[in-house]
Amino acid sequence: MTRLHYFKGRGRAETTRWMLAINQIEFENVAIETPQDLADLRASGKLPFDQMPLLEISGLNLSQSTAMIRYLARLGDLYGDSDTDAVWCDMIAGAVADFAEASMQAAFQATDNIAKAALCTRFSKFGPRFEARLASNGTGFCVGAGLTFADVVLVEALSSYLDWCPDILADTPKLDALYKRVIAEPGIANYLTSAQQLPIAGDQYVIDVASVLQRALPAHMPDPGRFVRAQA
Ligand SMILES: N[C@@H](CCC(=O)N[C@@H](CS)C(=O)NCC(=O)O)C(=O)O
Repeated sequence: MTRLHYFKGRGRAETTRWMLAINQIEFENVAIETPQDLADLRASGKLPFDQMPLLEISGLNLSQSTAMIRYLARLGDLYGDSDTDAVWCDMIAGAVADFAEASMQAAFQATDNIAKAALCTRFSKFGPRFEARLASNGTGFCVGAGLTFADVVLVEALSSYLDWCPDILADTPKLDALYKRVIAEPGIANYLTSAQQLPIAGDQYVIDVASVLQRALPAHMPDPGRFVRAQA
């Protein structure tokens, strides 16, 4: 069985979940909910860099979400048809990772307005560039004539932006069309309506992360050092 170990939330594991979904690979979310869960996982020797997520698939223990995404892209023939396609996939996926950082941080911000402002700023930098790439490629996809993992990770990031800012694609019609196309892919549509997709991150997710990693909460939260003290 394919197993994905991570906090009980989307975070840095969500792109891998979308890539498993597009490949229609069944998987189990293994929630790491306590410092002991993480200590046990580290003691198992399956985390080469002591970090989550961990993807157990086909006898492999995969670390680093970028490596997982590319492994699943090769598995599903989602890396384009040439070296040029592949390098475009990598460039777009790299830009998407930079773009997605703002949505990853949103729940950790002091207020929803601060989070939304950060997302708008980030979108105003990257949104038009992704739209321009779709226009120049001219197929409705980011790379080549068909779906690649660049489309999947881009749409996963856009879906996080849309959770916070539902109108964000109003002025980028090609991105909007790509978004609609990818979420209608059978594996993705199935995942998005399944109980496997964990809820959008809120305060409880922020608390869970700090608790598992025994690190400080954001300064605006009550008793931000509560889990750091627990470590002493
Ligand atoms: N580049 C890595 C980042 C992994 C990462 O920072 N994981 C965090 C949780 S989101 C972690 O395990 N932190 C504990 C540590 O670094 O010791 C990836 O995308 O997989």
